[in-house]
Amino acid sequence: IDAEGDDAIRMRTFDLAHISSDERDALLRRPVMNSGEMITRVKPIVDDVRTRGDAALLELTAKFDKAELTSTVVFPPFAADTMVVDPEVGEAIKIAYRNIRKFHEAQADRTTLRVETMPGVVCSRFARPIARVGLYVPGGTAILPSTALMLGIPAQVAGCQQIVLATPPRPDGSISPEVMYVANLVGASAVLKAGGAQAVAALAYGTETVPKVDKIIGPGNQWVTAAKMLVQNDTDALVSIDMPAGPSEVLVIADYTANPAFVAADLLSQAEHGVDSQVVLVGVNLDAEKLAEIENEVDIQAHALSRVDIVRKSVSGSLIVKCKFVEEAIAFSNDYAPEHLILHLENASEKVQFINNAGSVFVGPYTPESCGDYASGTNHTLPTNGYARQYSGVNTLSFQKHITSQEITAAGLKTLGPVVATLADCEGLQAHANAVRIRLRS
Ligand code: HSO
Ligand code: ZN
Repeated sequence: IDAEGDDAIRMRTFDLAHISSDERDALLRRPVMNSGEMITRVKPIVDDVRTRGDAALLELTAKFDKAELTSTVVFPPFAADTMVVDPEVGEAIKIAYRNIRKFHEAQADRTTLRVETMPGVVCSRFARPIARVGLYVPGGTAILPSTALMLGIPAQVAGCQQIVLATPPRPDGSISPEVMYVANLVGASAVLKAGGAQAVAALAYGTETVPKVDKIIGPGNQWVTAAKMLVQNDTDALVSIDMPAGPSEVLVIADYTANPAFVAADLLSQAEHGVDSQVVLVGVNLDAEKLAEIENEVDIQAHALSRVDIVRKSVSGSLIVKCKFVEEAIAFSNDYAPEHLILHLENASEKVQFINNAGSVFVGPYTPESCGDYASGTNHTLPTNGYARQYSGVNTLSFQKHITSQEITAAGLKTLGPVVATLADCEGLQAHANAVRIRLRS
């Protein structure tokens, strides 16, 4: 219940024309994550799983997920009764699978790049799958078969030999049948019934039953993220990660052409993920009436949602930023670097060329983020927290790595060799120079 005595669900409003650059900077900031402190907190959990393996994993799963298990890993063929889904859901998953697969298949690097840098000097580059990957599918307040699709499909398309899907079990010890259905579709080689830092540790080091992986990919809460960051820095684990993850985000840019109900629905679709979801509306020269319509729609639509309590919290932490010109709005968005960017703008598709930092862009009135979240083809595991400045979302290349190769002919070495010998002499590395000169002399 707010100051006016009602329980309206409202965002806070700022005007770029009336705030200082420090205040603008403050709007761009996400809630502090304090990853250093989180890493200290997950370390005992990670160490426990590393040293005591399955016994620790079972105890931690009982403690955190309230599930008493006797074994944590399921291997295929998965029991049919663990994968029973509503036929309509099964059909929807299959269509989503097809679209996501189509888009991720097109991303796979199956070519060999070959460049003759000098006559007789040929440099090449080719891709290989990362052999063993761990996919983290979060549990929490929603089941996420869509995340299993988003991680499993590129792994499958890339040709990873081992795909271990980890997800926290429900208190009865089972995994949601929809997630199991997808695990089966993407050809998972094991399903690990564990979540949190303990699951990440099991994937990084392996246990008696959990296969060790080479890379851990997928979103998660701050425990999962901290554990991923920790194991990535342990040379004993020899494991890499996709990217650090933070709470989900959307930034919507809207001008006079925007449909207030669509804008509100888009904001709320992200706001319902969690109380810490970041939702930003940047209004371009919106008149007071249009803005009020959007705010009213947010309030009305929010109250009709089953997750109204989550939305109430995330929306009250969210922003409306007013500005005069579309260029200002895009500059703000580029500085914010949102996970999702939705353009409710006149000639929206012409504006995409000016977007420099965003995880994924949704263009025009009929492109809700939900389509990308589930089924259009793009991936929904995207950089948050401003990491869209330097990271791409999960894609097929996240599951491939590149090897370079070269082959030099005798004639090629005649031209290149003296250059290399000179540079080796300059660095005082005589054996390097010798490896060239011994051949030139022969
Ligand atoms: N919007 C989320 C992905 C998701 N949405 C899963 C629905 N299910 C990523 O930020
Ligand atoms: Zn979503």
